[in-house]
Amino acid sequence: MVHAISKTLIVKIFKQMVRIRKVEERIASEYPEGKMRCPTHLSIGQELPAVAVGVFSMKKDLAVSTHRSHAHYLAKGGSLPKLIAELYGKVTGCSRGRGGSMHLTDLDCGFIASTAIVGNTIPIGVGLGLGQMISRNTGISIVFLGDGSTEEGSFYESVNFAAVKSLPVLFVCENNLYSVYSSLSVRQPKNRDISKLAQALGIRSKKTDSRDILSCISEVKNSIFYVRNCKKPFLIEIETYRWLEHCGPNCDDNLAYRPKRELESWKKLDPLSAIEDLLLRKDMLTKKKIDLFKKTIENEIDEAFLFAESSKFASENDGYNDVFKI
Ligand SMILES: Cc1ncc(C[n+]2csc(CCOP(=O)(O)OP(=O)(O)O)c2C)c(N)n1
Ligand SMILES: [Mg+2]
Repeated sequence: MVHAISKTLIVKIFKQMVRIRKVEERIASEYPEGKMRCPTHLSIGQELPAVAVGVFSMKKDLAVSTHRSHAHYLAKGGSLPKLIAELYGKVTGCSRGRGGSMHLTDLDCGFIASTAIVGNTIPIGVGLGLGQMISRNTGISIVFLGDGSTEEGSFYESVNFAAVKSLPVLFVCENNLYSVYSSLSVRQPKNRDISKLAQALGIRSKKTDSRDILSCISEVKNSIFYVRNCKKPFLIEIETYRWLEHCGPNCDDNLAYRPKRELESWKKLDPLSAIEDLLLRKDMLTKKKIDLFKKTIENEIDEAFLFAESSKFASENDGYNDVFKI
């Protein structure tokens, strides 16, 4: 199958994936210092869905996300220093240090909200799509969700509403096979296909696998194109896998809730390494250029952490701002 993805675009996707991987590796290594006091869900291994959606999205598009939102935020054009400062609880953070890792908000890049309650942002994203339609904006709404949130009532109500009103909403279901320690096999009936579930609710959908990198990228491209041009909802289900524990910077293989061979096989087919191999094999980038790029990213990350560390905490009075007062 031929995938019409340009060289420039593959290089762009690769660079963004490297950046996000390195940011999260640094968060993981700094976390034990105890200066980031918020629970932190990392997406290491899951970078491709976020980045593929990010490169085809536009500034005018609005996005909502879940508890595992760093990759989504950065891929949507979020600010790295503001992300790290948010994790440090500093006033320079994107949510002014009030939210932490799970509550990222940044209107500058159209990243409206991520929240800790599973399924909570799905109806918000549909509401944003309704808003885009009513105000005749040409932007779309992007709703990142996990496989676990398809077990929430809000998912069904939201997809139904988006279908009935024909809203420009892209549901991006990152199916990493687990909700905390529970695999899909103990949570959903055997052979259920989340993408087909969406069809049963009345919207078009597609399932793709992040290990099949080019196919995954082109399916994401097609789905965004469909929502933008046909002004209709669409669900793309992307198979992916998180490498670390559900919440926190460590591995949790010792808990044995996932077969060892499963994790090993996903690591072996890491989409990021696969893209790097492709770029080298096709002479799209040299090893030297890749190493140089990685060094630049390390410097950018150093600066973001310095910014966060040197920023101030909010004043006590700031706690009374932006809250509902009678
Ligand atoms: C309504 C609700 N139920 C349970 C939880 C606890 N919880 C937090 S994250 C999570 C897993 C969700 O799994 P999924 O949607 O697949 O996202 P993933 O963590 O795999 O990215 C659960 C059950 C919660 N935060 N909110
Ligand atoms: Mg999951």
